[in-house]
Amino acid sequence: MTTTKIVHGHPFVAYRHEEYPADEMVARSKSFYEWLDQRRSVRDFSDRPVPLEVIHHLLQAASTAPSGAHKQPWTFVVVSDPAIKKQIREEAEKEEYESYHGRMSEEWIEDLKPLQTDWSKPFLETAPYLIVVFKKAYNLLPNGATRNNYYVNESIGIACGFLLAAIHHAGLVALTHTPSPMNFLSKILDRPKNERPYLLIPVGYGAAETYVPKLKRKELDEIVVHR
Ligand code: IYR
Repeated sequence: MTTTKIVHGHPFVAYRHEEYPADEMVARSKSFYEWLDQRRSVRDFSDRPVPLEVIHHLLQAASTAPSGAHKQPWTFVVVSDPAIKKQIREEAEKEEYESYHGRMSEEWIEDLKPLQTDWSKPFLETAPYLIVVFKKAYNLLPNGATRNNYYVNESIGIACGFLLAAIHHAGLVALTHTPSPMNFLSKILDRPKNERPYLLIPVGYGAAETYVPKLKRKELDEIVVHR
């Protein structure tokens, strides 16, 4: 088999993925699930430093996600400057205060009780890094022309999933934080008009004493239907 070929003028490379005997596949899929099941959203961070090289590897892993027409419609802003983290915390807490004091429905507030969240977001300053994920609604060329992106929400959601798995794999913890509204992030981080804030992900080590809500994940028969 040749390693490359040209299809209607476009280069293709031979692709081989790893295969496993069925019993090994069963064992691998089980242990992967059990490992992923250990991941939790964490709100108590340590301020211990994390090598920037690790963050770069995590973002490279995220950017391997499939995306519409392979446009990779994402920008990851890595915030480590304490002054910027403080500014983000102040703005986020302002919005969250409003949300918890009238913007969110009673049902929503009730649904959040088991998580015991509130408007206060100290982790935005404690975590060594805030990864602010921006989705590129479209591309802006240097000459001001625009180019389309496709399935942007699907693409960036998958990339964030890969990112969370990579963070867990590195032995770090994260939170998928969604201050709402979060347009203040575009301003503070000076992002162009084709980029919209999507998710704010503090990353670091968990605090020495970290507690998370005792949650139960749905059983297989609650999430799967066979036909
Ligand atoms: N964005 C708010 C509220 C919040 C909403 C949901 I849905 C959560 O699962 C958790 C929190 C906050 O960050 O507190």
